[in-house]
Amino acid sequence: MTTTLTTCPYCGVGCGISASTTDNSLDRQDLHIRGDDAHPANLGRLCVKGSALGQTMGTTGRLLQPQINGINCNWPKAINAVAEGLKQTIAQHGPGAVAMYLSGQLLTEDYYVANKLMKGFVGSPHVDTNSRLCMASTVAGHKRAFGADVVPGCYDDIEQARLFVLVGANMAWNHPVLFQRIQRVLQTKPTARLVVIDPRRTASCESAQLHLQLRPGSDVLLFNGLLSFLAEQGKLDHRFISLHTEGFAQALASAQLQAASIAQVAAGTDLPEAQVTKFYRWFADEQLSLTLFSQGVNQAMNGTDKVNAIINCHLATGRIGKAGAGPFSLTGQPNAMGGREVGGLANQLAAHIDYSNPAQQALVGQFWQAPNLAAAPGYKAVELFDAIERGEIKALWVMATNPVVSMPQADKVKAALAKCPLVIVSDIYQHTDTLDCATIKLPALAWSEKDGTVTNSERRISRQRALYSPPAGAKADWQIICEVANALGFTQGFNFSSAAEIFAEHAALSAFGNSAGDDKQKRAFDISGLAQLTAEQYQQLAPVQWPVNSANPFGTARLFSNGRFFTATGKAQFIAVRQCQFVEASAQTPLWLNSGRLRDQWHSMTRTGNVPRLMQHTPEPFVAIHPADAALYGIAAADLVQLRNRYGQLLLRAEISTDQRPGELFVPMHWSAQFASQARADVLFAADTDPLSGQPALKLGQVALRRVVPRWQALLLTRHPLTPAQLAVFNSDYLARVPLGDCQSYRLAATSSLVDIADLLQQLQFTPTLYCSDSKTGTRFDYRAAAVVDAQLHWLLLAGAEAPTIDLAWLNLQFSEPLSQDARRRLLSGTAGAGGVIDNSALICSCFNVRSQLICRAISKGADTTAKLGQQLRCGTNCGSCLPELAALLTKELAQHMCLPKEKSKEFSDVIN
Ligand SMILES: Nc1nc2c(c(=O)[nH]1)N[C@H]1C(S)=C(S)[C@@H](COP(=O)(O)OP(=O)(O)OC[C@H]3O[C@@H](n4cnc5c(=O)[nH]c(N)nc54)[C@H](O)[C@@H]3O)O[C@H]1N2
Ligand SMILES: Nc1nc2c(c(=O)[nH]1)N[C@H]1C(S)=C(S)[C@@H](COP(=O)(O)OP(=O)(O)OC[C@H]3O[C@@H](n4cnc5c(=O)[nH]c(N)nc54)[C@H](O)[C@@H]3O)O[C@H]1N2
Ligand code: SF4
Ligand SMILES: [Mo]
Repeated sequence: MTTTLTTCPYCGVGCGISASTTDNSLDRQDLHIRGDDAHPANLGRLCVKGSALGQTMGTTGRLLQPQINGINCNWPKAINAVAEGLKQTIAQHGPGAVAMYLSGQLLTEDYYVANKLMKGFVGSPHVDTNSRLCMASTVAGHKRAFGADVVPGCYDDIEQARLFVLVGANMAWNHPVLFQRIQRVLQTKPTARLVVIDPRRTASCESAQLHLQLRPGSDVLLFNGLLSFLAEQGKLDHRFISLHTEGFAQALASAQLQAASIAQVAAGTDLPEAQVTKFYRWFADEQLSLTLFSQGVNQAMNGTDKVNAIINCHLATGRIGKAGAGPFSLTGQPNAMGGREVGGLANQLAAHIDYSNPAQQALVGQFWQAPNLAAAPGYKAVELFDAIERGEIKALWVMATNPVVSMPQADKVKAALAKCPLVIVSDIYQHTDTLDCATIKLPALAWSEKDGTVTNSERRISRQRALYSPPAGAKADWQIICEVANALGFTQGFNFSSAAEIFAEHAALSAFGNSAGDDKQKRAFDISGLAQLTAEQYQQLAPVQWPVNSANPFGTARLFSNGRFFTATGKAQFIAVRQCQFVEASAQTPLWLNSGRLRDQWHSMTRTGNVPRLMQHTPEPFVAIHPADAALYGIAAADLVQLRNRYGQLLLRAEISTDQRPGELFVPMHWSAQFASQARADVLFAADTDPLSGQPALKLGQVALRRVVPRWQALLLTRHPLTPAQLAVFNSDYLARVPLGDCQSYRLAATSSLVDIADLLQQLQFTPTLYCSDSKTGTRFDYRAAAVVDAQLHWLLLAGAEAPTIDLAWLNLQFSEPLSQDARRRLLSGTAGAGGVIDNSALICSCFNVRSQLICRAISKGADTTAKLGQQLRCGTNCGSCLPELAALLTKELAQHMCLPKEKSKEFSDVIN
């Protein structure tokens, strides 16, 4: 058994993992994953995604050979094709016709060489990254306020803080291990409080003392109101303001213009005055306050202003650079921070140097000995895809991101790629929506095979180490880039033979011309202390927070404790911000559309979507609708509904809930064409961006809603996945695929009438051996068929006017073992399941496979705490990711029991017994 310490490849918490394997086999069935007890980010804990990593391993579905125009080829041919394609494009149209679109999921070393190749050698500034959709507003806000893009605090501030303000961040699901640290403080410190600021009720609200369900986009008004309140109540830190900041008077005046009184704020934010007052008082009175924010802040037309409105309140109270206090931007991806360090954004050059300072820019050219240093900022993501659509950019290399799913106006992005003469995509899987648009496909090494570093939300650099020798056919991203660079003739700057060598160069660049002597030139990102690491030391590198230099050889937990910032004057800048005007919804698209993440899925689901137990939490794409809107549009739970606007349309199941405000809808961002036919949320979002950061407003779309009544619905289970051509036979409007472990499940529905089923099965070359067709009258249609060969179930089809109900877990089991006579009989009865019970309710605890139906039953029988539920059912006792949902179920169920009249209550418990 070998044990390796590495880092989780999902969220920006950056948890340390201890991974043990017995052998090096490619199918990787033996991987044992645990939290690394010694890693400062998680101290042994992992969330549900991290603990399910073992199930994402293996070679199934992997891209393991390069392809040119869909035809397999060897590596030399592929590298040559990439280099020739780029050369020709540059020769004919100049370097500005080639671009790269990178990702916060690349390792720092991959990112560094990609950026160096394009900005230093090819000479194109058009390198941007999916961090533009994620962190750009924070980067811009940090630079305005601090003169550099730095997160001031560290995770240890959590244990010191007593007031947590979560703004546009659902940490319970998206930064679960950090959220557990917050929960522990709330449980053990009587004065500790959590305030959640989010237009939607999320799992994070379950632990909150106050939820401000504000009008979407009104955060600047709320925080400007807070600044006014702090001034009015005499809660300012005048000493800090005068010694360490500039621009306070203007910022306060700007805040007071719109938000001088609580009443003004309450009216603009749609919040009760009492709630606003409560939040303001709590903030005013608690020195130890941490404001943690994420996409509800960044992904907005005024995202940068939101960031600065928050920072202003911390500067005004001197709550920065101190233990337990500060504004804290939560990064999303495992290396969102690392990408910012290497300069992966189009408006940066490298190593925290941008295009605004010619002397610093020259340093980069000198250090790289760059023949073609980019001179001015390149296109930001939205502009980049527009330039592709215009035909200005003719060659694009996409790495570790899936823009056909994750960019706004995603259909336009897809069309732009279809027009682009050369689309190179490096990915780890054979099929993603973006790979399906590629001319050249390059197989990259995946987590557990690759080796390098990532930086988490608290600036901590950790090693991702390989656990397995790489599968034949795939290469590390940095290696692919270096081979292309060599083929382009740039042999000098790219003759690296390991990630360690690249890291050392990256560290050396951070030190170049960055001496402490000249404060004005001092750059925040300085890891000179790591520039001399030997290969062995790099291999052993323990997690460390930058800056790491002679002044801080063991890293730096907190910045700005000395009150000095990276601006020209060394003082932090207040930014005078104003709440922008609220747009009215149009008559054609009267509903607001919010989007975000689910607990068990990662982005476009290329990894998590194939893990059956992660898929069971929310198996189908949905739109959450407030009951008032549902009534208005005549929509019931599980109905199919269409969302539509000028950019595109979706067809989803309706989920009715009071979590979002009336007039507002919520869709998960995750589904791609690989899992559903019309569920890519981003086809509906306009590519409107924040003017300062270029970050798209992915939280506030506008749509029309209507119920769709299907003529037929079907459930198809097959032993093997069907090809798109096979699925097209059904001519369905709605299709959602759920991998179940031993079979694939497809839910289908259409508004056109179902063609002859016998004919359809014939086209699929499916021969039924069990068969049952009920009356076929009018639109009512009931059809059941299955194929059982040698007691093995091969497929099952149920079709009718309603969505067929059958226990999926039970069915999945039938694919894994010989079919019993009883099972054979029950297969077509529609009531099949363990003891005839159907339980397709949401899988709440993925670790122990506990569904909500079972949990509700236990609650009705007296389990009235999460601890009791854990004792009885084990739910919530492993990773703890489901605890907020267990608490929510408890609250809901207990309230329901208490409200029900006695007889009703008995009836209810009889039913669930
Ligand atoms: N499970 C899981 N975890 C993840 C990821 C994942 O895919 N799955 N992705 C990772 C990545 S890359 C990122 S960037 C992070 C994102 O982490 P979060 O930012 O927490 O994620 P979201 O769910 O996109 O959005 C957060 C909240 O913003 C709210 N919001 C919308 N509009 C507004 C507004 O105007 N004001 C305020 N105050 N709030 C608003 C939404 O209702 C939503 O609840 O998660 C990371 N962690
Ligand atoms: N509507 C809406 N849209 C959003 C958001 C939202 O909240 N709402 N959030 C935005 C945000 S914050 C983000 S970060 C983006 C995320 O969106 P994307 O970056 O597009 O999503 P992923 O699915 O993470 O894409 C990563 C791709 O890299 C591949 N991959 C994994 N490991 C490797 C590797 O080692 N090397 C290579 N070459 N490839 C690899 C995966 O298979 C996958 O295809 O989505 C953005 N889009
Ligand atoms: S919180 Fe979960 S997804 Fe995020 S790094 Fe930790 S284990 Fe991975
Ligand atoms: Mo992100």
